[in-house]
Amino acid sequence: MKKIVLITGGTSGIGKACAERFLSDGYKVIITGRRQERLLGFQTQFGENDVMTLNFDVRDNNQVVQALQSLPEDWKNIDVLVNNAGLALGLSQFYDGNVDHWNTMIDTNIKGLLYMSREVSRGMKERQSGHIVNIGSIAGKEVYTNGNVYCATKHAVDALNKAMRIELSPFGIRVSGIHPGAVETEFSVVRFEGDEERAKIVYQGFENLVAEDIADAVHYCCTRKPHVNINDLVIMPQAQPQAGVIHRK
Ligand code: NDP
Ligand code: 8X3
Repeated sequence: MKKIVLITGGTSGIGKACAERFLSDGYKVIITGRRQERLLGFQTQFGENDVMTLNFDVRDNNQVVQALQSLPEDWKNIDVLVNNAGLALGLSQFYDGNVDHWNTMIDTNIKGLLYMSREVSRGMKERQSGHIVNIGSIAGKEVYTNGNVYCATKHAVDALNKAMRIELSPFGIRVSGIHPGAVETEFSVVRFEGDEERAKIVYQGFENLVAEDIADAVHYCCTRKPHVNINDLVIMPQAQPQAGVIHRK
């Protein structure tokens, strides 16, 4: 029987690349996101037999619960959950911070990940197997200037990754954290609220990571022998030796 992987935030970037990577290895894939047209486009491209879509906002626990309950029986036994949906908004000193940005980052990156993990881990516990992969960030290992609240949310992901591993280990469930540096996706366009010119500058003058690099790592973690748990992978562009430092040509 094909394994089932659910990837939050499958409408672009790392999540979409993960969906493609797992599909190419014969998994059935559930992708989620708020942009329904993108979800349906992906399903049309890869077919309804192997792709299921769930259109909801991870910040709303009621939507999370309803979406997961709406899955047909043969899609309910999720083997792998990739907690990927997330974002940064703004880049400024905390004392000039935008409270709406803070709330959106905290609600998405921390609370959304918790809502998803709580629901999906219930079935995994019953079946005594499963794997949760949390997409953190180098921003969850280090802090960079003006990254304050985004860094704080990703430090929380790092802590939750460890906490989940401790609490789910007795049930045979694996938990892995993947912590990338700069990956060129829609991340910076979102961070700068649609300012594509400013977003482009982030990736100029060095070879950034691409979403497929991270999808490869996620797939690697999930395809080890069952007794092997990859706890943490920190993956950086060669030119980015630490958070906030990029050597540009
Ligand atoms: P993208 O902006 O390309 O993708 C983000 C995804 O998250 C989209 O599919 C988006 O879907 C989804 N998403 C955002 N908010 C919500 C929400 N409220 N409800 C449901 N889905 C949501 O960025 P990336 O692919 O780069 O980001 C993926 C993850 O990787 C994030 O957690 C990010 O913090 C992390 N990361 C990114 C790095 C980078 O440099 N790009 C580096 C380190 C970590 P939709 O808008 O359709 O809802
Ligand atoms: C994003 C990582 O280094 O681009 O999570 O801010 S970085």
